[in-house]
Amino acid sequence: MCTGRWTAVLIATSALVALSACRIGSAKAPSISVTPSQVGPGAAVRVSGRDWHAGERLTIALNGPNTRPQDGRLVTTALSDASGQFVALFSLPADAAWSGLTEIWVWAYCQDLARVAHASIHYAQPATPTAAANATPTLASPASTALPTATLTPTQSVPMWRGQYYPNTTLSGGPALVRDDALIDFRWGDGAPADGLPTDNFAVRWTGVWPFQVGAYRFFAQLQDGVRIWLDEHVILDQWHAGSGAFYSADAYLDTASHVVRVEYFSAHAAATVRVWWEGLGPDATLTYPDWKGEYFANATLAGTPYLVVNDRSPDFNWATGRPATGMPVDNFSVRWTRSVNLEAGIYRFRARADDGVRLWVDDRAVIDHWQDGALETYWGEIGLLRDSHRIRVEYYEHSVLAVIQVGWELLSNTSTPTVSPTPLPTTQTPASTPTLPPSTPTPMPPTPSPMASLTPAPGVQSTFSVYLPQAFRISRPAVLRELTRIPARGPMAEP
Ligand SMILES: [Ca+2]
Ligand SMILES: [Ca+2]
Repeated sequence: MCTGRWTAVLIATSALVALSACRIGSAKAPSISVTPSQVGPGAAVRVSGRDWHAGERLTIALNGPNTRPQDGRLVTTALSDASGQFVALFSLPADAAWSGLTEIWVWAYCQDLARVAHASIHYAQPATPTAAANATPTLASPASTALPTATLTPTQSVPMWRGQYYPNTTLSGGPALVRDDALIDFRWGDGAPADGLPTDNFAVRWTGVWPFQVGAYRFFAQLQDGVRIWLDEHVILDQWHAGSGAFYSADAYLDTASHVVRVEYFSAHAAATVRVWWEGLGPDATLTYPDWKGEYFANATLAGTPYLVVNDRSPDFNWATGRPATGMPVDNFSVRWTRSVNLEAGIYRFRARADDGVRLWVDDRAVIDHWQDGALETYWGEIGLLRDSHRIRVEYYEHSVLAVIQVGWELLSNTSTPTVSPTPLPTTQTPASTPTLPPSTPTPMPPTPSPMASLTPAPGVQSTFSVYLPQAFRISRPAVLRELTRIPARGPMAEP
């Protein structure tokens, strides 16, 4: 059906991209460009590369003019995407070794040095001691969000983190300090992050709008204590707890656009260390989504390549009249969420509140199907499941005005209980469209391997019964029992 076709189209598209990338990547000599061209110590530098091999891991290093790349000082690494491009950010080291050079070469090279490129930057003497490092709450006045002016001049064109520093671990009240940070890469140890902040029990919120090229990315966080990372308002990483040092990662697939990244971090009593960064992954990377894989499409029909793929904790969003991600439309978008869940055997009722359309499958069996425009409403569907890992797929689209989606389920009855629930809900869709049954009609439970009520046929004996459905059909036993299906039934039951 439709979904299968879309999958096929996606795979075909990916294959085409990979093929063309190989040709482009090997035809021309690789190159890099660097912005800005005048850089002061500690300032952020952006390196853009093109015509590299697809999925190539590259080292970015600094050295003086007319030197060898392998003798340079490593500042960061990058991974080229399917089209042989990459973007990397680093901050110019603040030590004196660089201040004596008017020109600095930025090198990019692959592991065996078969492909090498360089670009020049010019060292800019800092006009004053940088306000970023010494800013106090008083410098930020009169408006508390105003930035110390000295941070703005040389690196204005380069995206920066807006850092809000709080003297508590809950990011509550107003920030004691607001400043721009080129990178989230701090080792404050037992000291305070800045004057006016405590050495323990502080927190920072960094927000930045960063350019991304189409492709897969892995976000990393290395720190003591807690961190959360948002990508376009989607929490992709949530480790908000004290800890003695950890390394986390989260994956995302992004379209070419600027995306909002927000990082929150707190330090309790340990030495304060925090580092957050991301790397582009090659075209063959396998991305992992520990909760729900959420694929966001900038159209209402789940068509083409998703605009954004992120881990979502739950398909539970009220976007109101807003958009689900930076750069996506407020209307006519769609989302597919998938995950596998270990469930006990039993009858489950799935529920979806949606504005506009929603449909839900369990193991490719349709449970809810309301794929049409409509105001906010709740839809149910029931399904019997064996104890196993089950794949749940939710598809949603927003047509206009408000956008809401909320999905959940509950276990109605456990198959180890021999009672038959009289709930008259069918496996189909909206309560309105179901064949209604007299409330007194018992709903026969399907045969299960475990001892059941009197409706269970004896093993090896064929039994039949009639069911009330749009079309009559017949169930025969024995059969390979893979799934439980709850069928609202009435009429004669032929015992073996
Ligand atoms: Ca809307
Ligand atoms: Ca709507």
